[in-house]
Amino acid sequence: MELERKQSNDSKWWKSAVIYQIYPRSFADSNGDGIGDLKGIISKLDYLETLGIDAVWLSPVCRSPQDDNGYDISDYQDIDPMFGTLEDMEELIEEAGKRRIRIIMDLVLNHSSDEHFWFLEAKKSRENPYHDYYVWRDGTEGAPPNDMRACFGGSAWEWVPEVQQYYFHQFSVKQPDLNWENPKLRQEIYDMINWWIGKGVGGFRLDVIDQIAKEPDRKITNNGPRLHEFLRELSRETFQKADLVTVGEAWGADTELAKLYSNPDGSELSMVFQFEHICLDQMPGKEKWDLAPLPFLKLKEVFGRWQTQLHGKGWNSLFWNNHDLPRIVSRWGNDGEYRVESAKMLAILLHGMQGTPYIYQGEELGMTNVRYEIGEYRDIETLNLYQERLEKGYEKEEIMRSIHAKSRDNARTPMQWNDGENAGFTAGEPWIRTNPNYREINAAKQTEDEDSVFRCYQELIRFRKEYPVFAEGEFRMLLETDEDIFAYTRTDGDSQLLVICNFHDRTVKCPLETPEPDGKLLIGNYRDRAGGPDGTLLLRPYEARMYLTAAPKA
Ligand code: TEU
Ligand code: CA
Repeated sequence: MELERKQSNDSKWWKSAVIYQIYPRSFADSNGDGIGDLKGIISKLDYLETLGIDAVWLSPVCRSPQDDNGYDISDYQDIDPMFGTLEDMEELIEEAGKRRIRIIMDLVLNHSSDEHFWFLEAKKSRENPYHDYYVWRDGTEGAPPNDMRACFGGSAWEWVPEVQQYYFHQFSVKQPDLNWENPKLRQEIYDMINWWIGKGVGGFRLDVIDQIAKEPDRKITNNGPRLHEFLRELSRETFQKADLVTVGEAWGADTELAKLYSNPDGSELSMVFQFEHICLDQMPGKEKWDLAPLPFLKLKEVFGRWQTQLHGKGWNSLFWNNHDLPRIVSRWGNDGEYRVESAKMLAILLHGMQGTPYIYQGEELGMTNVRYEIGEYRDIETLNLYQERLEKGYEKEEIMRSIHAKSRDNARTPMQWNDGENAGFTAGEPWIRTNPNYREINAAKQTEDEDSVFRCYQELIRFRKEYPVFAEGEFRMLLETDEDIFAYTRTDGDSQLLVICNFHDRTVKCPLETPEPDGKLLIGNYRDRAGGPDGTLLLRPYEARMYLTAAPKA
């Protein structure tokens, strides 16, 4: 039975697709309450069709008290009124489908909200049928089972007097962890997912999916012993029933685990978000707030390893940004003098690789971080960090340097549509201040400009469909030890992609032969070619060039 239902991942639509992430709260507000909503997204589907993306990953829009901006779900089968109704969701799925755009739901299966019916029941008594949907431990008030900490600060254990027990929460106290050891809970989850598949969704993003097999008594949070057993059951009972894309968020993934998650036989998921490159600019063994310069050679080593080790054995996601990360042009590009050049360079560098690229809302415009006062931040993680580090005696300036660099709110300021009030995001007061640079950086200014960051992304998305080498080509890193240039080839049969990027703000000499004049320059971020006196290629600040040539005869 299992074999006939398993759909291999070999020739899947998402291998030449580009997926766009929308953070609904900040994308487009249709009713003037300052919060983005589903009707707002529907009104922007033509923009997304123009960009050329194939699917939209929606951060959660289900009912939620919004303690963690929707990642605390209180009803998995209803839409939160602030975003709209189930009918709006069905209209979005239908309208997107007319434009060949699939809708990917964000499933938060590691934990629910403490206002979910299951938890309201569970905490009534130890005998309640829903009690074991969560992770409880006996104890005495004031003496938690162990010293595990929650991701957003404080103990991972919360005392409930009614049952004289602690419940486990890896995130906020309002996000109690679900107990995946309980087959009844797992079946409820599968029934819910199949209900969404019946609604016509095109796939799922799985929030912190590598944490569902937690074993708190052994202080295990991710990569628990039963994780892949649960994932194979989940995949078999739900995802394999339709032609879906599934992407798991796996902060603890390495390439060997990724081969399990993205096994080409389709037994688990399509791919995962792994974060090895994302964690490079923090002090080793410390938190993301403990800033360190980006080790460029290490960045190349990490990308090279993920590209080569998953070729033919799994599938990469490709991303710089999401709703939890600072904006890449401010983080590893240059959001001042070379904002456009560096935003394009980062796009060209990533989109030439093998895997499915993800574009986070506003990345296609080169949107930047913000530098707000603490009172203008909204994110629970940022606000808790500020308090925690103040109490530990950190200087305010140092804490704000960390927050300006790494706060999740950098990604959550309103999408910048035009140079009108609040960048056209809302007619009301936005839930978080609009980035003041919206007059210069907005979609209206870019969609018709052939030199815009938007146009660069549009071209890269088109290339992925037009040239099979983007989806299939084998990756080979060049210039591994070069401190400035990130260069690689992709080879598929008789065609080869050559990508050359200067990752820094100084002009450098490129030691590579470029395939001009016979090679085709697919895209670059400078209008012309700069050459040294001996004709070698000079790469200006953040200069990127992508060539398509006939592969050299073996
Ligand atoms: O994020 C998981 C997670 O670990 C991140 O929050 C990470 O700890 C932090 O953002 C980086 O410092 C997922 C969701 O993407 C995030 O928005 C939720 O807050 C979290 O899970 C809980 O659901
Ligand atoms: Ca609204």
